[in-house]
Amino acid sequence: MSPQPVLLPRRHWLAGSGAALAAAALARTGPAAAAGETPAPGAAGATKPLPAYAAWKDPSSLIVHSSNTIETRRSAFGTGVITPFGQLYVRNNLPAPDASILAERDAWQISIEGVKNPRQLTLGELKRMGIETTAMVLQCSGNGRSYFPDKPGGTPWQVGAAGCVLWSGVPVRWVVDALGGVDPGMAYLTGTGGEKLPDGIDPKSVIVERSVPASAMADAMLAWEMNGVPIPLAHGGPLRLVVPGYTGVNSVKYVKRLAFTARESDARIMTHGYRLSPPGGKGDPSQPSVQEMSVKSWINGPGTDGTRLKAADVQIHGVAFGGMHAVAKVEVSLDAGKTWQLARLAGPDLGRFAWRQFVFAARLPAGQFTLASRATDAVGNVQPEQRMENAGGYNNTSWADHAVKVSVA
Ligand SMILES: Nc1nc2c(c(=O)[nH]1)N[C@H]1C(S)=C(S)[C@@H](COP(=O)(O)O)O[C@H]1N2
Ligand SMILES: [Mo]
Repeated sequence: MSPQPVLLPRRHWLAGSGAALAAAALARTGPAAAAGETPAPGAAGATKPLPAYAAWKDPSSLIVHSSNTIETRRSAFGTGVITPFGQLYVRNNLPAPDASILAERDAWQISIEGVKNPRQLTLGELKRMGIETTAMVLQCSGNGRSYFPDKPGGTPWQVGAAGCVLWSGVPVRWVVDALGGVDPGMAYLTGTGGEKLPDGIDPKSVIVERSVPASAMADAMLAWEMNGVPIPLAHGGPLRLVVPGYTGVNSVKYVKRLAFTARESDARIMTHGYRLSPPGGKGDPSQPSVQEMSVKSWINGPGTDGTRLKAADVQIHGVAFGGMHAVAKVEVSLDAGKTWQLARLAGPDLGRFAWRQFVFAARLPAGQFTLASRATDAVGNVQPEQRMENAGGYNNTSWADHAVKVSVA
């Protein structure tokens, strides 16, 4: 039996038919209902049943777009820093591998190439090379895509294709040092996913293989634990490459090859996928690749878009992160960005790749409010008002797009 993460087992304690109804009600309204807020009709979003490989997740916290695309509801994000497993989003470009790959985790093999002494290492061997833990925002490049007015193709993520996760594993640079260092002339760090590829098609057209600048090695890790337990299959167990500061696609799950390469991968997901192409265009290798994340924040409560609140003192809260840099400050606006006030950063600072929780105490009288948040990173980059238009709907950091309208009675 493969170990499963510990989580809120709603599905299990709500056994029986009355309980099933209660579960359905929870699934429709989400945790906001418990806080005495009235979500807007339809605000919860359409959702499908959880796929088998993620059946242990908490359905009331999630919007299941498809069996390969599952996001956290905005109303479900709590105010602890770390995103619980039951809520964390899932994105698979290929069907998840068979759970049998977790049967003997330590026997999982990875090929390390582009170093002086290239070799296959087992996960058991990696575990003897060192242990480090890092907190990191994992965010899909297309998070916030649903706010692009021209509705680009791809999953219509709202805010929930993101989470903050603790990874434990061995830093890539320690493995590289043990194997004699990077070969000269290698400009990229290329990770290859271990999914079984469908027969009869060009493997390069579907394989998940991504290259990041070799400099990302400074922070990258080969991870086998996530939030303190062995990485579940849904999130890339038994072994995952994690690249802090970069968008989620670069953190390759079930990683079977880690190569220092002279050129970027020629897999389609690298050459044509995740490129910043002009609206209406198609991705190609001449365009910039979606790589480093930049400064972003959003409000998670009280209430999400369309919520009706009772006039009261409220604690407006949300998350902010800087991508490659720490968050320096977050401002909150109660008037759609006309005026801004400084929010307080709350909770522990888990390093520059983690997100911070921000809190702003306000008294909201009766009326309509557009609540917005705007983060600034440690080198002075300010979250922009407008998104950068692109065909794929990537990198949406617009504070205006992420504002929430609440009505207070
Ligand atoms: N092997 C492999 N790695 C992968 C993917 C994949 O489909 N296969 N999807 C990527 C994408 S697009 C994202 S956003 C993240 C999602 O990670 P999660 O499912 O653990 O949330 O994994 C990335 N790594
Ligand atoms: Mo993604």
